[in-house]
Amino acid sequence: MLSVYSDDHRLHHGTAELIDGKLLPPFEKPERADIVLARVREVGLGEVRPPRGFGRAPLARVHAGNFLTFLETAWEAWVAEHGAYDALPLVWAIRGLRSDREPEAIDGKLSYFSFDAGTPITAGTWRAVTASANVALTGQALVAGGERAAFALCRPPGHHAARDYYGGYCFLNNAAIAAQAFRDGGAGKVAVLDVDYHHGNGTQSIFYDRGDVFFASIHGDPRQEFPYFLGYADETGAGDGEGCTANYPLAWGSGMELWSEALDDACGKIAGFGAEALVVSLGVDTFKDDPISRFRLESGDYPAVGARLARLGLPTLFVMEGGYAVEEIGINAVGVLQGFEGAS
Ligand code: SP5
Ligand code: ZN
Repeated sequence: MLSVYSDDHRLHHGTAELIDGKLLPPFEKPERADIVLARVREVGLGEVRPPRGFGRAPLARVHAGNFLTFLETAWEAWVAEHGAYDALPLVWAIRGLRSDREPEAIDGKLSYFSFDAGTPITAGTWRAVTASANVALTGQALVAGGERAAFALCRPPGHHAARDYYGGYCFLNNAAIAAQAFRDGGAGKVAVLDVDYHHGNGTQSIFYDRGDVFFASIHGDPRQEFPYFLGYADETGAGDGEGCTANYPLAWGSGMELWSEALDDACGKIAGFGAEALVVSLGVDTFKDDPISRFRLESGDYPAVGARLARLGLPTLFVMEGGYAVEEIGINAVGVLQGFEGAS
């Protein structure tokens, strides 16, 4: 399997995220991608290629123009106001507040375009997130061009980012951008399967009212787990998209037995939908030793996940999402890919 990777991910490296009441060094850090890349090479998964540039157009197919402009200019405006510290929001427009107006001040803009305080914007964030999107788009082009599968080693991740907000370590929704690129390249129907521990709220919201992109997610129950406000089982799509969203919220402590039942069900729905291409939001924060998550998958479970996905028989793009047990992130993520190849 070909992989796509860019060193530019390093340009995004926060000093701190707000978590558990503390400002801690970010869990979403550059070593994550380094270790996955090292594992790709160690097992000889296949050639590793750099991304091509795709410009702003494919980003604008999924994200709002004012949101992209904000991300591109936020750091400069923040430094002018506060100096060269990580940019974090402090307030949000919840019930009854005017969530429909973009403020002028940079602090207000951060609040308007974000949903958490765990996602710092730094000097190189825009360059890193556009490189990450280009990694996904390059992988998509390989699969659209006839590769059975490809691995987009994206960092920063993307699945929490919606049409016009960022959060959960995510800025641009790499998987959604790639899924839209499949559609724009001629695929009639596309499926996105999100196996990250956290609900893919951004991806779900982008495609929620569309009948051409199926979205399924297996994740920590929002009653217990971040991002808390989306990912319930009764969210099944709206309008043309009714029946095209499937959520599998699982309780803290869930292991492979429950998890793989959900995977089977999701795969059945994707097969029934008639997708012509599959995008997998590949997070491995389902791992038992993940420092911020509470599922119990083991390293030996990941190849079976890949093998199950291969049985769908679809052209498949894997897009890297979360996973914070840095020592095992390579073994676990590449384990999925090896399982896929072994069963293809
Ligand atoms: C892409 C991705 O996996 N984003 C995840 C963002 C998670 N943000 C923080 C969640 C905090 C949940 N509580 C953690 C408790 C650890 N002691
Ligand atoms: Zn996650």
